[in-house]
Amino acid sequence: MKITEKEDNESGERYLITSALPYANGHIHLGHCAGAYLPADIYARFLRLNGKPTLFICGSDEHGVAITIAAEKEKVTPKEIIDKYHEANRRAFERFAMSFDIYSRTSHPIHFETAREFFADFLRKGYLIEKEEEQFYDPVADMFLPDRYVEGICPNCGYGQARGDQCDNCGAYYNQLDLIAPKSLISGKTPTVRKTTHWYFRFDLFQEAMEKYLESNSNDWKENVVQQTRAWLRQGLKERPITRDLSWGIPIDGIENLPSDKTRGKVMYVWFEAVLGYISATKHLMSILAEKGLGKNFSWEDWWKNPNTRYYAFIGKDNIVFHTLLFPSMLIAKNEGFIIPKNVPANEFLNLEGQKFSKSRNWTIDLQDFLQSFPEDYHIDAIRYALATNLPETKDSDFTWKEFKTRNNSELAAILGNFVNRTILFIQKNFDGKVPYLSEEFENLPSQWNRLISDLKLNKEIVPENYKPLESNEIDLAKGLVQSFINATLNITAFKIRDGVFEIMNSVRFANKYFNDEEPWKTVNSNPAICSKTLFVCSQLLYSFALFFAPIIPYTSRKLFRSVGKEEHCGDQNFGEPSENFWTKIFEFHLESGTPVQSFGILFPNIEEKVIAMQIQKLGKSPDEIKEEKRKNLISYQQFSTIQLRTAKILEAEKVKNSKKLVRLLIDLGTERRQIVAGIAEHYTPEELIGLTIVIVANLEPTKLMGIESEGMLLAASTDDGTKLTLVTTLSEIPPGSIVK
Ligand code: B3M
Ligand code: ZN
Repeated sequence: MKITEKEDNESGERYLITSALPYANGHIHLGHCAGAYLPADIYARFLRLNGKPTLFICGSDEHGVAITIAAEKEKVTPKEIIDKYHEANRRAFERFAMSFDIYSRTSHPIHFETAREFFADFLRKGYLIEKEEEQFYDPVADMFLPDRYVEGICPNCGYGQARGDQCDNCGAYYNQLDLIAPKSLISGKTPTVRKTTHWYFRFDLFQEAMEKYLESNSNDWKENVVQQTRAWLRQGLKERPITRDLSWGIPIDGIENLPSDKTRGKVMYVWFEAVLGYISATKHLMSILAEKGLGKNFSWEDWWKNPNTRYYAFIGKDNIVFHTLLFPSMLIAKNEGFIIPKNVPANEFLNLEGQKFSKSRNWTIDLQDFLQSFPEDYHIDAIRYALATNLPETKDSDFTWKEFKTRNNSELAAILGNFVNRTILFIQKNFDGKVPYLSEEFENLPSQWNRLISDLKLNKEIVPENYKPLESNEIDLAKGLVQSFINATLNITAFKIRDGVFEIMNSVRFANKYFNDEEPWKTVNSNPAICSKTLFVCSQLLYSFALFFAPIIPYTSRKLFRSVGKEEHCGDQNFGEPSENFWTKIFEFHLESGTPVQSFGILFPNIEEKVIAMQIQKLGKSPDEIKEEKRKNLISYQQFSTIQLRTAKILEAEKVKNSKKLVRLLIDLGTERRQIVAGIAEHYTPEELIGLTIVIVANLEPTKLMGIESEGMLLAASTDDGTKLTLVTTLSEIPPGSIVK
């Protein structure tokens, strides 16, 4: 992306972003998110904020053995599986603010039509050849065993649980008969071998085209993507069977020019059609838009057959060659001017507390699980941020709950939340909740600031005197902001999203430094004109940060826009419409003096240790085990009823000598008076306490605190770290001694 708007001339370019279509056979977990979804979403939002026409396409992959095996496990039909998980994943993605323009599915009729058309076309052109081949067969289950239905030893690396089509360990992709010591996943027996007819894609014909494609892009592509693709090309592309003996998938029955006696019970290989899902999802989107009269009357071909389209396919590392070799070969084979991926930013894997995500071992965090414990918008932003700062871009990375807490508490809250909070509070307290008016000497500060920002972006030499009335603090601030802005923009453009996010947070550090250096809490009395200027500058940054953070934490960004009453620009889905370029103007001043500034409460409440500890405890345990543990900690009604809670009125209160925390209280319990000692002196003065009706445990054994007898314990709510405490009191008047139950 460009740094300044002027460079940004109209070239008609547009952007197509796809994320790997997840199998609708289970819930999406945080590892998936960090792999192919969050980075793509950040990128898509970033493009839209840069004014680029952008489509972001995703959907469920609903065919193949991944689905049928899941159905067998859950003892339901494949259709029930896909309906359940498609909907669950669609919703979870929506909640996680993935700005897909569409979340389609490969069971959609448009997709069937598209895939069958490609198949028929390839058959006509001689890119598909019919072959009789031997295939593993399970005589007990009376079925062929495609792909994941057999397991064995990888012929390439010796991994013991290699699948029939691909090894999860080394990524090799081989003919299933090469599998060593194969076993049927259905019966557990060694399969027999039987003859069957399949259609093979002439992948070999694209060797040269793919070599050229790789070499012309290898400078921009990630190392891992180039390596894997090159390794495949070195081995030579081979004909690949693209049909399977399976009852679930896109049938090839009835496709023109196929011998009908051989097609029964055969479907397309899932990878052959799934990659076409990106195209059919785009068609699906356009049909919806046309129906609703939305969008700009684009056709799907405006995206897929347009030389001005830049296509980026975001995926995880196990999907690389399908996107860098198979899909491009198919698009070229179709010979209709299809564009092919300009980049395939594949991420490595995210681990969880040092181990691989694993559903079967319950070592996972599904988006659904996360939402159950962390349901608020700010939680979602916090996890988006924590993942974004830890994306497995160049190597596997590790998600830990502890880091999640640190990112929330020490960065989102302590840096961003702090700046927003102190600015808004200061404005509310001292400037009637409005962007301050500038005194005469600072009248042309906004125009000077904007000039400075633009000069910094052009890398001009800065002579501070030329920017009066800006002082050195403002100049330092502007330099910091522009540096963060340039670095963030360059990094994100180059798919180094993690570094980009770091730069974005860095910009707030400069803002906090400015606030500290200006010391407005002093100038508010000593030099009100300066104080107004300081807060004028800080309030402008509320808007800037709303924009700058929008790709990462869109929920918070929305709050910030609302806090200054501005239209929200978070790079949300807009069906490919071009828009104004907001990104290059982020650090210009946009707010008029007098604009009301509202608070939306604490942006990122502290995440406490015990909350995280609970999450860690859940790992590796089944839902039943977790339930059982909770049950163990329950107390009976009988046990509860032995505790006597009563209201009490505080008659006297005084601090205990030589103690910071203790207060001695004399309380009225209706039938008697008692003395209790409580550790609340840091939170209440004695005067505040007298007259309050509180709740105490009335049947607690007396004890001595610093030598003073205490006959009971009062109830108070406090945060884990004890920084906040509030007494439990009654809502309305009630006689002392009343029972609380
Ligand atoms: N469903 C594989 C996966 O979820 C596959 C991706 C398809 S992308 C067209 O890992
Ligand atoms: Zn292997």
